[in-house]
Amino acid sequence: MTDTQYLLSDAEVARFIVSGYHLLEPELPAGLNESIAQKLDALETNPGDAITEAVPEIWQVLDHSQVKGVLVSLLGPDYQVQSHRHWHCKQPGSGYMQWHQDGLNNRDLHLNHFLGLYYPRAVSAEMGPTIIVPGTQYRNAPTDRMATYTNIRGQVPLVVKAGTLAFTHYDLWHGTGANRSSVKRHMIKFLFRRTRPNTAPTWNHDPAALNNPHDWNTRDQAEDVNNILTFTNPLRVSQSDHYKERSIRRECWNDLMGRTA
Ligand SMILES: O=C(O)CCC(=O)C(=O)O
Repeated sequence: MTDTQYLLSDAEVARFIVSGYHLLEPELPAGLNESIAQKLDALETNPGDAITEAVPEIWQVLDHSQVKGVLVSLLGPDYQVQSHRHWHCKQPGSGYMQWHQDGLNNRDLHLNHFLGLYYPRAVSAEMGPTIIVPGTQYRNAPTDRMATYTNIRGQVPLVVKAGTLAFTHYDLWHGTGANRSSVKRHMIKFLFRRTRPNTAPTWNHDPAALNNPHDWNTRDQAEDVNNILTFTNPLRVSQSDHYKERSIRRECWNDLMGRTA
């Protein structure tokens, strides 16, 4: 049973649908991040999926109540931690990674799986942060074309504190900066999956907060579901693109509410 205090709010779920990411800084036990980072520093080869056997303390992160709160909120109480996972170590002096999407480009418009990126060591701008482009998760682009894009407007480098988790939509465009520091940058990527459709909201839902009228004055400073889904525009796209995204957002929200089950 997940402690309801750690579940997301309506606004946080709506923002995930719109922007395709959610950052969490869980209150992990003292020394845990440092100990994981030091064990990663000492690994001579990449164990692939067996990274959790090589560094079993990583389970304490995945099992933390605040982490579970996000996963239950977005994937339901029976979510699955998939067996594939990968340690991404960006060595000092390594170059940038080009823009790409991890998903299969099958445009799954419902929220059935996503990634969790765990950073046991603080990441500075010089250390080759993951760079995401919020709002790109509903846009398909051939990877070879995307690789030619350079400085995309709206990109967000994940310059984060030690212990941060970034939950990112499976189709969110992302890449990395180059590591110009002398420190190894660690990130462990996990995949999480829904096992059954929602029949009701699985987060801290307040039915009274759903139907606020459109407020054209606050627009993307909106704090409520209706206005967040309608007005938020992280990519600053034109209306002709934005109205297509709005309909996808609504479909995704209705699915999470259990209305299409
Ligand atoms: O190392 C990173 O920060 C990003 C890795 C990545 O792009 C990926 O796993 O698809």
